[in-house]
Amino acid sequence: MDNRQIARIFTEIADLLEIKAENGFKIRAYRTAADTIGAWPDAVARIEEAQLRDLPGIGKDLAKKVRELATTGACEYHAELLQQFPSTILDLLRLQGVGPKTVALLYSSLNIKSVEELAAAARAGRLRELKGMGAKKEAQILKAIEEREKDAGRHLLPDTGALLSELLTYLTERAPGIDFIPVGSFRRGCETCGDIDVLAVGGERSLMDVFIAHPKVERVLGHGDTKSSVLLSGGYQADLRLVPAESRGAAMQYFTGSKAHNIVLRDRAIQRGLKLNEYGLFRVDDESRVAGETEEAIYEALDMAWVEPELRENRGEIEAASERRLPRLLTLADLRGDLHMHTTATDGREEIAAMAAAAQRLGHSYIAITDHSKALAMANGLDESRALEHAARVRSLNGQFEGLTVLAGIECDILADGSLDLADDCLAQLDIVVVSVHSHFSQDEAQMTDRILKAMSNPWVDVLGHPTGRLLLKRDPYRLNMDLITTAAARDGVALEINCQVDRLDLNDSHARLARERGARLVISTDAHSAGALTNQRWGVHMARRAWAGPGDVLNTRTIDELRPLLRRNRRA
Ligand code: DGT
Ligand code: CA
Ligand code: CA
Ligand code: ZN
Repeated sequence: MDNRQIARIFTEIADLLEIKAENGFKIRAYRTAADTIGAWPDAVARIEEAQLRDLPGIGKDLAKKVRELATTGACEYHAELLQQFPSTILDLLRLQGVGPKTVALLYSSLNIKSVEELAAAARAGRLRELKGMGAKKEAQILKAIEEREKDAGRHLLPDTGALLSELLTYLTERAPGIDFIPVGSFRRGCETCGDIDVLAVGGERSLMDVFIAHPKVERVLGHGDTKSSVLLSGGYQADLRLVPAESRGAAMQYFTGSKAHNIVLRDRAIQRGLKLNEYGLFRVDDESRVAGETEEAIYEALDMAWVEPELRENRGEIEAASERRLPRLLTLADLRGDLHMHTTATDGREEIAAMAAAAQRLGHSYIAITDHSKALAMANGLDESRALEHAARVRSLNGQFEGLTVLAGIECDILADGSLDLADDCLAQLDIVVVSVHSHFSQDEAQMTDRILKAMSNPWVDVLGHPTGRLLLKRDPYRLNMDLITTAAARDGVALEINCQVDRLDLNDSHARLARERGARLVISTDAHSAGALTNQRWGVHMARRAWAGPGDVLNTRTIDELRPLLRRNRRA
């Protein structure tokens, strides 16, 4: 079991205990343990019980449960709790604005056990009668349900990646000579994936039996000679297809998609007297093979340059590829630093030095520590004097980590009226200022746009953090006129963040592309709350690539000496 899976089980235990209205200390203990384990850099399943107890927040009982999960793959206590409720009850918790207390109330008073039952009760107006509910809360719940219906069956890109690598390890161990290639929306770097698509080049039929025997398979949906589909625990569907070596490129091309890109390619083939399918590219007249072993040869035969998977959405890449003017896309290796992260001063889990050490190990040449400002009281946000004290501590680390510059910054809240949470003379004394919205999400478009424009007009502001506030599969973006925001960003030199928290990826691809086309700079930052999360930059790189961004479009590809003069505070004459 990996850390993520163990953390998820502890979180479920905490949720179930909270639904049962059990002791608050016990609930918090499980949540803390889940946080610690989820962010731990090494696999906790491989740590002995005595050492486990040295981990923050892990006592004797929790260490035993980790060992139980590591050795048996399950936890008896978790199973007992699950038995006390219908399994669908945990789905309710994934709705925005529905916490364990609400679930407990819904279950005890109306016997609501699933999202369907909740939707029916909300539509019938039965929720507003409940204590502490009201018509407004009822409408919010209904809206959350409707938002989730459109995401049904989709999964976050990083979650898909984690499960995919588990699957690939399993397959590769059992069929060592075979090439397994992930395709579909995952290969295109889409922010969410509907299912997992894998090709096996040159594999034998027996591979299908191996595939459907994976320990996570809950149901076999199809089991054929060249294609099998399974349903994995966690609600993932995965497809495995066997492909002969001569069709490797054709299958990769076809199953990577997107459908829209493929349709145009097929038409291009027809115009040239050719036929394109998942087996290869063939001449129509004598059915002879023109290409198929590599994607490059297929695109070449269609008079195009090979197209990076992230661009295959029929958003102009076909024209650009045939005119040989595709951009050189950003890669993870182009990034030299990370400009948004938190520490124990607010809601981060690690000290400044631990974050710096981890950044140095990743090869970064600079980071900015950007803890929260005071409006985020829940996160123990900093007021002016704490912010400046913290900045002094941050700066004192310079010189201690060879090759790493540590910038003292802040993630300053944008208040409801667009003013900033900290005074200008405080912001002026920091090295970099990120501003973000963390409250009043339901303002209308004009209000929200004015609010953010006003914040961006403050001359000490360098970056707009997670610009649209969305939480993938959970909360829609707030209403915002992106046209005005990107124009202002380009004009004033405020960089727009692609936030790499796995459930944000905010800006999304099309907004990031708009920003880039307007001439606004992007910044790809992790917003890490633990050292482990600093590796999440790779997911933001996918968003940037889908936005056609190259190294020149991104602020944190610059060296520290190039970066400093680009910050607004340093640019004033
Ligand atoms: P997803 O799974 O919803 O995140 O998105 P995809 O793009 O992975 O879609 P999926 O799994 O249905 O199919 C994988 C690729 O296979 C898709 O991007 C293009 C190709 N494909 C599937 N069905 C068709 C089809 O009917 N026509 C064409 N031209 N291509 C198809
Ligand atoms: Ca797919
Ligand atoms: Ca599929
Ligand atoms: Zn934030």
